[in-house]
Amino acid sequence: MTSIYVFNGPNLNLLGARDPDVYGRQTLADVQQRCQQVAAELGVDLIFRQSNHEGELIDWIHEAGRAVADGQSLGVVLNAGAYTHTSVALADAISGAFVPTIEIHISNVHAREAFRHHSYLSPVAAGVVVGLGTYGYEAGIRALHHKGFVQ
Ligand code: CA2
Repeated sequence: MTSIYVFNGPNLNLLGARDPDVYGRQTLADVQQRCQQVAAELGVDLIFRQSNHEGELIDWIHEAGRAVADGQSLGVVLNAGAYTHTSVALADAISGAFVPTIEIHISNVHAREAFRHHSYLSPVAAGVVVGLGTYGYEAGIRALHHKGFVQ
């Protein structure tokens, strides 16, 4: 069965614990559960991970790129957290691995501080979802499954 990867960056393990006005009350485990339901509905395997380490996220993107090249995966839904605004290395990993990637953000980053308005990832992403709350994860999974969106 083909897979979809969902990768979460730094501090997203804190989801639901603080800042509910910005990020809502769902925990990352709640988000994972919903992603699992959507993946089951679409008939794909879900690989859901979180890391606070840039290099680990890069290794995972390379892994996903190999799976896409082997025809075993449709791509990645990525909430890179604050690395979105800082990481040329993550952008290089996405373009270098040729992995269709939907960049997502729970909050509307454009309505927040100016430093959140720029993303190194958006130019190499297949699509971007911002400000839809945790529904953005589901939107990203459905977009990857709807292959016409990324081709
Ligand atoms: O809106 C998003 O999904 C973000 O990617 C979340 C990042 C932030 O740096 C981006 O600008 C936008 C922060 C993730 C940290 O999440 C927390 C959740 C609860 C409490 C503290 C942090």
